[in-house]
Formats: sequence, C-alpha cells, structure tokens
Amino acid sequence: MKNLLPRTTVLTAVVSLFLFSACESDEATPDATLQAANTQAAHQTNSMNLYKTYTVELMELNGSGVNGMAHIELMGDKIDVSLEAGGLTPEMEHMQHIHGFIENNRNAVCPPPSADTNGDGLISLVEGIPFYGPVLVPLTPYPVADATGMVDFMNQYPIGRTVRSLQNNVIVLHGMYVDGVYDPTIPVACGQIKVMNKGK
Ligand SMILES: [Cu+2]
Repeated sequence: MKNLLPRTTVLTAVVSLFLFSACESDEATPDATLQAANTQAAHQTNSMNLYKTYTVELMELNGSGVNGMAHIELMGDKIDVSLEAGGLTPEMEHMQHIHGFIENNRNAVCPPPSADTNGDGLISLVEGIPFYGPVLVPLTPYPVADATGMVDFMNQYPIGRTVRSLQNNVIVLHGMYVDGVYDPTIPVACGQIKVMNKGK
C-alpha cells in the first residue's frame, strides 16, 4: 500500500492546480442543456444550478464485475458525494475521481472498448483520458473495499466553478489485479453524472 502514496499525491497536486485555475475564471461553464435556452432563462437556471441533485450509475469497465451507484448533492460551492459499489478487489484501496474536461462544453464520457488503443484487451488509465478527461475532483480518502469487495462511502468537497456543470463529467473507480499484480490505476467502473433534480 505504501507504494501507492506518491502516485496519489501527484494526482492530488494536479487536481489542486486545476481547481485553482477554475476559481480564477469569471466565466461559469454553461450547462449543455442551456445552450438552446434564451438568455433570461439561462440566468434564471444558472442561479438554480447552485442546488442540484445528481445520480451516477457505475458500470463495469475492463470486465471487472464492479458496479454501483453514487449520489451527488451540489450546494453552492460544495458537493456531498455518497457512493456504494460492489465487485471491487477486497481489502484493497480503490482510487475514485470525478473526471472531466476543463474546456467549456466538452463532455466527458465513459470509454468504449475501442479506447484500448494498444490492443492488450484492457483500457488503461491513460487510454481512457481522451474520453473521460483528467481528474477534476479526487474523492478522497480513497476507500478500501471490505472483505466482500464492497465500499460504502460519503464525503464533502469544495468545488471550483467549472466543475459545477457536473453533468458534463463522469465518476471513475480504479484498481484491480492485472496478471497477478494489483494495478491501482486501471479503471474498473465508470458512470455518467446525471441531473436528478433541478433543485430549488
Ligand atoms: Cu480516476
């Protein structure tokens, strides 16, 4: 487990940089659903965007057998994330992140099988990045799956302005054995973040 720390620290540092630059921007990222709306409606909905509920159905990647559900509540500049998943490698740490693109209106998606560009039968962390983008929010502290491969997780995070278009992003869970060696980075589940409730 100790050898996981440097990688985790690097990811966290990268994300901190992203969040910092996100806060510097005065432009709020418009929701994709707003593009066709008129300006007045957009303003109205933008203020409502500060309170929203989202759901995420996590589906397996790389034949992992992992699946789960996550809920996100957006409250201004904070999110509450709750996540339950099963089928994970028991007793191992599983990195979990909100992935997405900083660029306005670029939607993150879960990688299709064709993302496996080197043809080794697995979609690596790097091969998935053209689809789900870099890490926007690391959902720390990364949970360790219990003896049955389950995680039941909840935490709150501050988020930058560009991340607030949460439905443009995905959640990715990582970590499974590949050829007898635990690969903490390999994606094992992914789910699109979907708006459940437009809020107050
Ligand atoms: Cu990730």
